[in-house]
Amino acid sequence: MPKRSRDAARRPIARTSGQSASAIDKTSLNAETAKTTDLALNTVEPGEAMSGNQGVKISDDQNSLKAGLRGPTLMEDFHLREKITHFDHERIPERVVHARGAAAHGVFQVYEDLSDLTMARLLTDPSQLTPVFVRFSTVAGSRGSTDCARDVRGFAVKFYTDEGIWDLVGNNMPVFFIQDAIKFPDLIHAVKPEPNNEIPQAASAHDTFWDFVSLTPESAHMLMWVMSDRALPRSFATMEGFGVHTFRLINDAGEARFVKFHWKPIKGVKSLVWDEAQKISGKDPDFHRRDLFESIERGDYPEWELGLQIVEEEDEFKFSFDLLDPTKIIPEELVPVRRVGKLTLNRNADNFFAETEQVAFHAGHVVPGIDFTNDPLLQGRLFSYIDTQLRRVGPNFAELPINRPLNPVYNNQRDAMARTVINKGRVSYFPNRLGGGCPMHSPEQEADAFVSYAETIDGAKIRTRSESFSDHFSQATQFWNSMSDWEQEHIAEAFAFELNQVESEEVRHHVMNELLVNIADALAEAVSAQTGIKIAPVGDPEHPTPSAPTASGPLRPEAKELSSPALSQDKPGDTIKGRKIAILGGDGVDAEQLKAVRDSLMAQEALGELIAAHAGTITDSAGKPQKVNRAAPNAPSVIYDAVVVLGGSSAEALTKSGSAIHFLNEAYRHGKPIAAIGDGSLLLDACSLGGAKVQDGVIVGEGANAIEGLIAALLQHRFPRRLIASVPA
Ligand code: HDE
Repeated sequence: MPKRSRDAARRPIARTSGQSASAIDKTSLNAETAKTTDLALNTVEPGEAMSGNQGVKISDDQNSLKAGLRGPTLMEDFHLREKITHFDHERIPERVVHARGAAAHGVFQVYEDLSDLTMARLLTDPSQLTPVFVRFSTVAGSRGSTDCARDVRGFAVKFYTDEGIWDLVGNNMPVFFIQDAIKFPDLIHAVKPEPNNEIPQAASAHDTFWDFVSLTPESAHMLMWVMSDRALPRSFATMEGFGVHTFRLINDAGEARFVKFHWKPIKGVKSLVWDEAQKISGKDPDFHRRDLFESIERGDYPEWELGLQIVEEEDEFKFSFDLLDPTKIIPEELVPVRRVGKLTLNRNADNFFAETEQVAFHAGHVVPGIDFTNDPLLQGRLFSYIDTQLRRVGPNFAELPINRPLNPVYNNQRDAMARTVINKGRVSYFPNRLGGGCPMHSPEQEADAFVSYAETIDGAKIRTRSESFSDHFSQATQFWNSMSDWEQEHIAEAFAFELNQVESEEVRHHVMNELLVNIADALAEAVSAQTGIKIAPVGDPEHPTPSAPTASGPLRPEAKELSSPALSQDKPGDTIKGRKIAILGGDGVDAEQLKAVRDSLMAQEALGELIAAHAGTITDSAGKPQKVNRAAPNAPSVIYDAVVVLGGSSAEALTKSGSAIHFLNEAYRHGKPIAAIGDGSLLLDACSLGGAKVQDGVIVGEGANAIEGLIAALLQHRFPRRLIASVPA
């Protein structure tokens, strides 16, 4: 490929004043980006005088036009008809998958010039802030389903670069259930609510899902991720993101390298636990959406670093798995993740429908310097996304404000439903003389002209999977091996929970004896103990031995040793920013303690909320009114990350409150840090937690040292090793 020139006209998107990436400050982040300015062209502030859609001022919008006071409504009432008809047409089809989502605007900035790897300008110019719009989603549920379902999360990033749009449409898990796109409709039909009764909503815990995966051994690795706590993120800001497929980066000289894209959350990877997630689903089904919205509103901007795993072309076959197989990761210990830039979400959408609902991602939206591989899952996606947008949003979806690129679009595509652009002139074809040959091709040498990577392809047309895609279990075992004891326990419990929801003994049997036994003995045994599903003895004709069809293969002996420590989330974090802490109090609460706790949490940018029996105010020990943030009935323990019980005369009253006792027990059961200051320890005693230990995240003390202990415990996030059975909840 010829070397490309880099002198194409540039359009500034937003620039920082030359500071280093590490010193990116909020002032520059909050600068208007070109996309903000662009969206403003279509943004309408609330106005004063009401008018119809044709601009006519309306004198009465609340009474329809009738023949007499008690008479029938008249057809003539154009305002009634316009208002009702528009309402009737308000919905567009929800996404067939990833229907439930939330999104925000932000910026991306690369740390250093990566032109040795790629010509994509957003990755070569550290002075440039590229506007982005990022949508997070669950996969299986409908638009109104809970945020906290056990599910994969979508992590879709639209970059408005000065060379056009790049969509990195990824997930919070680095692998997928299937290896070929042709199976996708089957996978989704199996996981969605069952078609006869539309049950269950947003859950994989039902027969059809487990039937399908038990017959699809390539799903084994992804199942480990989905049954792990990764499927229960604490917030969007504490999830990793992955491009999943292997992509290509191409530099100016036409040199290509393989790349896996990662998003590393600055707040670390943090999860909920299953019982907590289920309860949040009832108490606050908008838990993640609310957290994203509120954190941006208060200036606690979610941040991720973009990570690249680069593999040279000549190393393509150096791994024990195929780089084109989307059920495999490249362990970080084999190819380190190089952190190359930062994504910051700093502005909420103004209108959910116009932005979050109408945003249309497509895995095939790329810019020069980024290209595809032959991963058969990716190849199918390249067809599916444009098709789904045409169906869902319409043929002119790319013209909508949230979807349109920042650079001008000139081509001969015309017309179709709801066209907004008014193309001038007689010419809508190419080649032409009448239009001066415009719009014309850009020479291949120009850096911002897209030229597909000239990969050599020579093969017979076949419907066969490569033998190099046939090891389905080694990385599932590797995932299991890489988990800490409590993470393994949660995985086994999750499999057991799901299989206990499955009615068909046949399906349960096959999941155990065709999937789990091939992953790890300890996993199979733990699930067997919790489900009553027998592990088939080898050679027993009643219970066929773990079938090892050639396409799945039995556990490879060396897999027993595989491990990738980077996969575990059992690591302390270095910030508690944005974490929510319940402060239990009441009339007579110790004024000094309350102030000290609030101040210390605020200094860490964590949120302390005072909870009391009623809303309004309580009176502290100094006789001053204190604003209650939430009344106890509106403040379930599951929406908090930790609890502080304060001393003062309120402490004794709390020991008599059933809801305070339940609150503390439930927080304990979910592994949350608990701090009791002064007489606050009375409530611990009332819950039989008086003997709990600091190493279990239960801190009892006076003033400052208890608060310090609480912050240290919050850095650990949760204490899941506590014996769940030891406390009534
Ligand atoms: Fe998607 N996927 N997908 N997917 N996907 C869609 O596009 C599809 C896959 C992902 O916030 C749909 O606009 C096929 C993997 C995200 O708007 C649809 C296959 C990964 C989102 C579609 C996959 C994803 C979608 C539905 C198998 C991670 C939400 C609505 C070949 C790398 C984007 C839509 C948003 C959405 C098809 C598998 C990520 C139907 C055929 C693997 C984050 O086009």
